[in-house]
Amino acid sequence: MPVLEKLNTERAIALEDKYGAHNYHPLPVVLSKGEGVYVWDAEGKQYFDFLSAYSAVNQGHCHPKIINALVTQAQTLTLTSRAFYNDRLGRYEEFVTKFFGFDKVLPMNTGAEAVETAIKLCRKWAYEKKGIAEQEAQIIVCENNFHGRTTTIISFSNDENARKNFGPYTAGFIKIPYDDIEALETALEQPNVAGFLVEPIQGEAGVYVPADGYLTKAKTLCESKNVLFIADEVQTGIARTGKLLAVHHEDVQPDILILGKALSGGAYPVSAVLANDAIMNVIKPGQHGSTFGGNPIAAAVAVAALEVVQDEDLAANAERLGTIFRNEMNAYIAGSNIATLVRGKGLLNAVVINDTEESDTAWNICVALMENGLLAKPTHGNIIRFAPPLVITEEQLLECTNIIKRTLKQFEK
Ligand code: IF1
Repeated sequence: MPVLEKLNTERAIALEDKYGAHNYHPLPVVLSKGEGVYVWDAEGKQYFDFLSAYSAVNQGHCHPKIINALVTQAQTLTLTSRAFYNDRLGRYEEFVTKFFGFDKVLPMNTGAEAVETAIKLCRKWAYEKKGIAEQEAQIIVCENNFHGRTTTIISFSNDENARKNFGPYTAGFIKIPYDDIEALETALEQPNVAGFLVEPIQGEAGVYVPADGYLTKAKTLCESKNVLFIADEVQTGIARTGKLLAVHHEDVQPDILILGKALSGGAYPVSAVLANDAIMNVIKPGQHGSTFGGNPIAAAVAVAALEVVQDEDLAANAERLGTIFRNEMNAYIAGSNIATLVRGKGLLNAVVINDTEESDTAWNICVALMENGLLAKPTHGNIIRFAPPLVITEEQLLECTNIIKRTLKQFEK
């Protein structure tokens, strides 16, 4: 069968079921086109995308400026490896380090690779700069974290589904409750602590926004103990929460910043680790890297993706429309038996459904939303994440809150 032959929904699902690993349980919709806030399925039905590929498509599907950068570079030079220089990487490195205010960037491809890179960088800094005994470095992480799916990362996950039967696990991590400053203070008293790895908002856990001041106090405590504050902004970064970075809601500058997803606007796998020279310079030639890390396409696409964020002031749009979203949902929740609360920042929000984690109510609501022309997916059990592309207009957002309210009404008890 010619690869590009148009498939209908049933056929496409059957092929994936037969020939693909069953590592996902997608909503029963087969997408074939995306543009801005819209996606279309194999039969041509239009939907609002309220997941944005888990905040990778902040700039909207197939943004012309980003696609143009992708296509132009793809027709010129795709990959050199880092055995040689290329004429795109240096320009990108200057652009992205100035964009976020760091001395250097280590370019990678996926978010998990960037998290792994940050862990290696933190450990190496601890041994060579802080003087922790080799093999003894400890990194503090939070309960209910999500930082990716590599063996080391799931070693410090407490999600049994993500870690069961993938052992033996990587050592060197201390788990503490999220949004608990006292627990962090106690953990920092332990010997050999090198870093604190934290999501400024816990996305997968259900869009948990920490108390005001948590990030500031955490950074201050880390500084007092010469421990690196490592912010995983793979999901919360790139304007998603109403600021360029979620840590900017508290004016915190991390020691190590981890980016991914919307760093490319969803057009290409691009991730990055940023730090200042005192940390980044512990990495010497041959000590870390990847075949595709910093390739010319990634470099060209990331510059375009960040320019779109700046030129279209996506953070301000996310801030303003996120407030409208939460106001609309709170008004509905006031009289609802099925929705109990809405939480989030900017256009990273979640609605908690009045049912158990084990129930399929949230899933059924998402299927009904799909039938009503809006795509969203539950995070854990009874929590539905709502995260549209940041290019959404107020008119489109209000159309979507009406779809959500109309759909929730179908489930009122
Ligand atoms: C899947 C979740 C979200 C992330 C943070 C690192 C990574 C992610 C804060 C790793 C990735 C993705 C993974 C994707 C679905 C999605 C996800 F549901 F898995 F947990 F967003 F919440 N740090 N999150 O959110 O980045 O290696 O994937 O590029 O695994 O299905 P990655």
